[in-house]
Amino acid sequence: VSATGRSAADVLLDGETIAAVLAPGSTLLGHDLAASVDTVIDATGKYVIPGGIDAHTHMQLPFGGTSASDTFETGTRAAAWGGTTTIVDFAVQRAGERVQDGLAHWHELAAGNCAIDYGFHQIVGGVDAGSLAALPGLIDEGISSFKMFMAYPGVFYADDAQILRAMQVAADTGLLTMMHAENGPVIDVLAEQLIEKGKTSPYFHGVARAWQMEEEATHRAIMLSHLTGAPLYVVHVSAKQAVEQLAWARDNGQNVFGETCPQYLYLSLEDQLGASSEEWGDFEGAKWVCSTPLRSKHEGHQHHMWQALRTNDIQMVSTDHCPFCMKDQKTLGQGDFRAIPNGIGSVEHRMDLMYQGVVTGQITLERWVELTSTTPARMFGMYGKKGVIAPGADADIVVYDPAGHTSIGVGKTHHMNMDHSAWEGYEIDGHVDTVISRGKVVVDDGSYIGTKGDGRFVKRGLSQYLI
Ligand code: DUC
Ligand code: ZN
Ligand code: ZN
Repeated sequence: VSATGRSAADVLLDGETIAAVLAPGSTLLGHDLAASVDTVIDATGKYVIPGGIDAHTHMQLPFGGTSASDTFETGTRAAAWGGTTTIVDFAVQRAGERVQDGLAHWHELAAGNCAIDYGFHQIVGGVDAGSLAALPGLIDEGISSFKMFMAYPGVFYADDAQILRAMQVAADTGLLTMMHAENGPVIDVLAEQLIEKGKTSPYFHGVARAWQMEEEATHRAIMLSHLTGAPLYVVHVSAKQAVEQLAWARDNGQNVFGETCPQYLYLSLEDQLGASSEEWGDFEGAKWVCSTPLRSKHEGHQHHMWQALRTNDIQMVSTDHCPFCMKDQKTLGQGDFRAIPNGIGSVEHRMDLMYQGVVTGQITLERWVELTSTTPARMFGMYGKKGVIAPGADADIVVYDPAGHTSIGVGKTHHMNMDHSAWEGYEIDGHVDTVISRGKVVVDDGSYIGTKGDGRFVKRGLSQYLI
C-alpha cells in the first residue's frame, strides 16, 4: 500500500535498502524469486506499508520540574513495536543558551540509544541575536525545521517581534517554521483566575486553554507567515476554528500546513471531566493533560478534525509523544492543574489508532499511509529514503495484518515508560506483525528483536512539500 494506491507485489530487499518492487511471480535472472534470496517473509493477505514516521516526539524533554519519562531507548523501542521506524524529536535551546549547545546535548542523549532512525527539529526557546544567527547553520546539520512557542511565557515563549525576526530568517533560508499556536499570556491569566476560584482539578487545564486563543494564535502566525513569506507548519492542532484558519489561508494560496494528533481525533474534554478512579479521584484526568488541550465533544472538534484529514486541510498525524507517569510526575499538579506536566504518550499506538480510522471508514487505506509516513517524509525533507517503498529507499517496512487484533493498555501492548496509558481499553481491528528497520527485522509478531543503537541520525534536507 502506498499513498497513491495498492497492488499485489513482492518487495526485494538488499541489505539496508529496497532493491526492487516486483509483480508477483517475477523471476530474478531467470530464477524463482523465493529460491534466490536468503529470507522470505510471507505477507500474503496483509498490508505492506512504508514504516511509520512520527514527526513530533519529546523523549526526555525537561518540563515543569521533571522530564518526559521515555528515554530515547525506551521511547524508540515502543515506537518500533507500534510500526514506527523513524521519529523526529525536538532538540531544545533555552533562552540564554546557544542553539549549537542545545543541539549537541540532544545528539548526546540520542546517539547509540535508539531502536529506530531519528532526526531533530530545533526548538528555539530564546529568540535573540545569537540564536537568529545560528539558524541558517542548522541546514548543514540536517535540521531543516525549527519550532517556536506562542505559549508558555517565561519558558519557551516567543513574542510577535521575535517570531517576525525568526520567520524572516526562515524565509531567507528555506527552513520550515513550526508553531505552537496558543496565546500563552491570555491563557495564563485565565488559569490564574480559575485557581483563585478554587477550580484546581485537571479538567480546568482545558477550560483555561480556550479554543479562541488557539484560533487567534493560529491566525496571528498565519499573518506573520504571509508578511514574511515564510512557510508555516502548525503543530498539534486541536480546535476546529484553528483548522478553519488554516483552510482559509491555504485557499488564499499560502504555504501553511497543520498537524493533528490521535488524542484530538478520539478523546474529548468531557472524557477528562468524567475521569475518576479509586486511586486518583478526579485527579485521574491528569492523564490527559496536554497542550493544546482536549476539546469539547459538544463543539464537534473531533468530527471536524477527521473531516480535515479527508479534505487535506490537515496534512499529517504525529503524536506529540510527551509521556509522564502519574506517580511523582503528573502528581506535581495535585491541587493546581498549572503544575501538571503537559503531555500524553502515544508513540507506540499512532499507526494502530489511525488504522482504526480506516476500519471505521474515516480515511482510506492510502490516506492512512500518506498521513503517517509519506507526507511526514516529504514535509520534513526525508522523502525518497523514507516514506515510500521504492528502489533505493531505506528498507523501512511494516507488515500490517488486517485480520489481527490489538488491545491497548498497561499489561497488554504497553512498552512506553509510563505507569498508565492514555489509551487504556482501546481495541484495534488490526495488528503490527513485522517491522523492518533499514533491512533488519526489529519486531517479529509482537516480539522486539532489535538492538539498542540500531537507529541512526537522519540528516534531513529542506521540505519537499513546498511549492
Ligand atoms: N505540549 C505538550 O503537551 N507537551 C509538551 C509541550 C507541548 O507543547
Ligand atoms: Zn507544542
Ligand atoms: Zn510537542
